[in-house]
Amino acid sequence: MHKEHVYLGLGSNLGESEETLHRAFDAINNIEDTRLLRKSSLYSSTPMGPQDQPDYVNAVCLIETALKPHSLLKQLQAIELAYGRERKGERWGPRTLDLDILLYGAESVATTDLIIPHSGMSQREFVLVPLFEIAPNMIMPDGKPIAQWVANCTLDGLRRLRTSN
Ligand code: PH2
Ligand code: MG
Ligand code: MG
Repeated sequence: MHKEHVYLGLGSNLGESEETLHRAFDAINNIEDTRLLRKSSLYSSTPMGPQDQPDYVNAVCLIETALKPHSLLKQLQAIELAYGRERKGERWGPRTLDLDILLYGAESVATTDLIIPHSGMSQREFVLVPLFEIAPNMIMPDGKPIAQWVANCTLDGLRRLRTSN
């Protein structure tokens, strides 16, 4: 069975966010034909977007999966719903659990419901820093090393949580 390496971003800023992310790692590992290979520490990060919302807890993980991008998306959305995710339509609004496909092997996807590589990941310190933690030698879709992307983002408001992992 052909399997791809896929990087996922996790975020939560409602409820017991740290607990939710730990449980989300388990739920991801339990997706059919999917295995969790590596996970980052948890990080606290100030909100991007509307500022009148709680700080986020963010992390990333690497999985190996036989699922195609849209099948994987469906499984991730089911996990989001199981953790009380409500889609209220507010852009960048608060959420109990957000699971994003960041990179799917070397594939690009551009459909109305799914864009890979995840747009905006090049500027988001709460994605880049945990990604750098688990894949320090990664070459990004633009051909540059991840270290260069990390060097170009602002690290304000990002803090590694010492209790994690
Ligand atoms: N996710 C958002 C909006 N803003 N801010 C932080 N710090 N972390 C997130 O994961 C995040 C956000 C929508 O997906
Ligand atoms: Mg997101
Ligand atoms: Mg999302």
